[in-house]
Amino acid sequence: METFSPVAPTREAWPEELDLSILLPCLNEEETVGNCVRQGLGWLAESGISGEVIVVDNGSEDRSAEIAAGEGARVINEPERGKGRAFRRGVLEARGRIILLADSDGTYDLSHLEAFLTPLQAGSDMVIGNRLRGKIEPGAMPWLHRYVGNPMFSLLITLITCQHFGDVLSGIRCAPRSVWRDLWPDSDGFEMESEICLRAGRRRYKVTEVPVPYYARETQSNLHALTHGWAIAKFIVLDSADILFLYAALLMIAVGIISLVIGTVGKHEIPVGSYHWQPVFAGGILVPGGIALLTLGVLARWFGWRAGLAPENWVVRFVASQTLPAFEIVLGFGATSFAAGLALDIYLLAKWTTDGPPANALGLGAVSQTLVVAGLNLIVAAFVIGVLSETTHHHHPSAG
Ligand SMILES: Nc1nc2c(ncn2[C@@H]2O[C@H](COP(=O)(O)OP(=O)(O)O)[C@@H](O)[C@H]2O)c(=O)[nH]1
Ligand SMILES: [Mg+2]
Repeated sequence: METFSPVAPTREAWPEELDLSILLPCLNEEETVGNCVRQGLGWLAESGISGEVIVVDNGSEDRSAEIAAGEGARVINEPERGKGRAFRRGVLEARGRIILLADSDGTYDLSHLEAFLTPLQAGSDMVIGNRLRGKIEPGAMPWLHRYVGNPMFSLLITLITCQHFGDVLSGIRCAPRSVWRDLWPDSDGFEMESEICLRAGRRRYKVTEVPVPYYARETQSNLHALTHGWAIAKFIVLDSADILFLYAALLMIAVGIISLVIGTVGKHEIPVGSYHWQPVFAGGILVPGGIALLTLGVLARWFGWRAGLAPENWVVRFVASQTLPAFEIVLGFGATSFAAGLALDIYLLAKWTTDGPPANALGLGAVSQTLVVAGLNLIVAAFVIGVLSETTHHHHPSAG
């Protein structure tokens, strides 16, 4: 299990007085926060569980903080805006051994929380309320979010982590403090829910989803579908560069090489309906394209690691290695590929100008071009890796 928490808070800071803290990030929710606090405290009293309701307010312009305090919540003012910041502050201040995060906009039912604790007692590390498996009140979730945004992000994170997530953007979830501490999200805004799922999946935490009802919001949401949707997509891509780029690139290169072999050694043309497909050309595109994507993947993973968004992995270890000459290795491959392509070109030219074009001149021509372009791409990749590893050896205290 990869451990990674840039700013892990110290144990002593939290007197473990209570069983459960209900943590409500709040920004201008005067219409609903009062009722959320009442529901939470009501359920704690009913269930006999020792707990508290914490409202982390981000300098709301309305009477949210006052109303929440009036209903018995512990109100914490977090000056810096952002749901992620409010969450981190709440975990630092919480006195509960278990912390349940929920929105304070009245869209979740905080008067029935047992469904979140039972799976934890049964060994789950985190419980997420799945709205898409629950009952969504008409008007509670825009069509685009319900049938495009949420399913798409959930599927993407499921594919990246190879662990099923059905509602990664859900605003209600529960876990022991130690798990939140390990999954400590770095993003400050609405990306934090996706980030937590990505890390939980990558670190093989046992995540259980329970169906929850989702009610219509009385006031305007703080979430802007396009800007926040883009921020979440960007976060997932940067955090998962290795999966999205590296493995896709390796797949492209593999398919490209197979196409080149089929196109040169095997049948030059493959009839596809009335069209005669020439695999050698697909190879000439896929191999150099794959190498370019590979370089992008290395860069994205590197910067994700340096920005603390992604844990160290084989890419970072290769680039930052003090023993393996990464620059020289990739440069060697590049120069060899380039030279081989050039040699094949010279051979073809010599043949062409003497005995005439050899039988599979087209295929061989495509192979030599692929080798030359792939070689150049690898040489560029070598310099990229060289620069990155230079910055590691000279500037990053924890690298290798
Ligand atoms: N403290 C704090 N809470 C926020 C911020 N943005 C949103 N929230 C709270 O996070 C929850 C979810 O936000 P909401 O606007 O409902 O977004 P949506 O549920 O994704 O449409 C609500 O309880 C908001 O009050 C913020 O910048 N700071
Ligand atoms: Mg909401």
